[in-house]
Amino acid sequence: MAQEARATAAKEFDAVIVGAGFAGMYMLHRLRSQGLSVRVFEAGEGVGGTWYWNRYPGARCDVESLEYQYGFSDEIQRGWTWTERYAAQPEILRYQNYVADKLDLRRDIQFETRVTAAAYDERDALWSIETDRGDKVRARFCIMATGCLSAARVPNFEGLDQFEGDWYHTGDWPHEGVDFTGKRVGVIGTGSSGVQSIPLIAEQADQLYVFQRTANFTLPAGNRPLTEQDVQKSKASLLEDRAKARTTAGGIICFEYNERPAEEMTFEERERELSARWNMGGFAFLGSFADLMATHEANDHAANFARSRMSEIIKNPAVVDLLLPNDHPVGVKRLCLDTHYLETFNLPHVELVDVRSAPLKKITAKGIVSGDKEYEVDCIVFATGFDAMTGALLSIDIAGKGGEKLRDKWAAGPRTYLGLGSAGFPNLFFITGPGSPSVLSNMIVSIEQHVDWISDCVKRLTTGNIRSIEAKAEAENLWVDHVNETAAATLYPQANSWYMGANIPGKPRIFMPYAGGVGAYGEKLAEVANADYEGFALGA
Ligand code: NA7
Repeated sequence: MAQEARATAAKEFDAVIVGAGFAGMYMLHRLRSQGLSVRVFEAGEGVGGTWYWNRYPGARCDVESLEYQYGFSDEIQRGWTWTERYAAQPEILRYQNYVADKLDLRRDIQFETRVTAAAYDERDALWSIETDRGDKVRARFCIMATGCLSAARVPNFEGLDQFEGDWYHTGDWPHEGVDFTGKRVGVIGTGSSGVQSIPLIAEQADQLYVFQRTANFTLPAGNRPLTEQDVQKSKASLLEDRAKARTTAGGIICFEYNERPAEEMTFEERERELSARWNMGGFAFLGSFADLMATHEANDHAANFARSRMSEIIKNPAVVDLLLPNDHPVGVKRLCLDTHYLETFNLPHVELVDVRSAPLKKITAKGIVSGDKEYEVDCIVFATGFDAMTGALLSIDIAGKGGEKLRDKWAAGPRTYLGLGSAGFPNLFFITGPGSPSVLSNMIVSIEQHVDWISDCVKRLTTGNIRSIEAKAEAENLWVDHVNETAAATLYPQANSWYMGANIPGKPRIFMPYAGGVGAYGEKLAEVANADYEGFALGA
């Protein structure tokens, strides 16, 4: 059936959901199971969100696949078999399509449609939502499943429009793929997307220039095919494992955090712990000491260890110092998992360009100018990241009570109660919004935690004949203070990271996610719901 026909047939829904990634898909399922009418708007041609757009070579989840899957349905998890420790983007997207088929989700999703505006009508307690396809619909609830890393950002380089070659952003990669064979390629950015794509681009390209502004800590990924035994063990216990994951700090159980702080350990004990976790691969390293993210002494030990292991891989003496991060504590910027990344710089056709000492000045018709040198390239890959956590939300013109714009309210940084709602914007929910653990956790666990909470809340309202729910300003202020205090007790604010909004010129510097951990946060969510949504005002 034509999507447009459906859009015009029904102008009013119980709920509108923006986005059909992991969050929007599960939210749709939960609300529909309550018998509500729901419309999802999705900009892509298919489901998947992050995994629909990020198709760059090497795109892979760095949370283990057995944990990076839905945990709400035994039938769904039993019907799917992961093949690698860390799933690659095509496998994750196939999984999402499998879930969409299984739950028959697509019939309520309008694809290729971007929501442009949402305005709250106080008299009727309804949201009016507009799209770039001319839809105008109304809904009691408006739920933003817009993702934390979905607004891809190409920095404003002078001269990009003059460039005669092809350019790409990792977060908006051509579906047909890109063949770099025989090409001179420039990659700008060495965050996770750069670290994952650079080794594969180097395999094809004739010449590869990597433009690095900040060296990042990389940990060995240790990817491998999953065995039949791994898979069967996970299938047997997934639901229990997931319940346990919800009580942990990061929403994962594949490793445990050491409960001992470094100060109580001898030098040898610390080294043993770091070494075991380094060899395990993945983020286990971060759990080496209880105070790793809290004190410089503990962090310095781990950082020195990581630098020493990283330097063993880099054979080219000209770049070793440049590739070793030394301007921020380990873990305070998103750690990257390495599969042949550092080794790539041992190849003769790969050159590391330090744009910290020779800033990127402009793009020319032929290439990239760093300092006084022009690097001629046929293609540019921007692995320059996203307007994280708030970018996608604020790209929508959201107006709450009295016409107040969310953009204005958040001009000095996002303000939410629990990361779920914002005062002045009734019946508007954010899934994994700023002020919740979100990007510091296994996103799927945090998504399910929010979706479950929101659907219970919606049920309470619809069955109780309550028209609206709105965060109270005083509860929001206390929560924002708590989020800031929690971050201030860690080393997180000590780096120019996208967690802080520092990658976007002019964006307020505020630590956006909640660093208190998924478990503690989940207890707070339950407490609030059990106290009939304490801190929220319920309107008849
Ligand atoms: P990230 O982690 O934000 O990385 C972006 C990279 O691009 C990073 O190295 C930046 O350097 C660099 N960058 C950004 N703007 C510029 C300019 N103007 N000049 C030079 N270099 C620049 O994005 P990713 O896509 O790699 O990863 C995002 C998340 O996806 C990741 O954390 C995982 O959660 C999955 P900087 O460090 O800012 O100096």
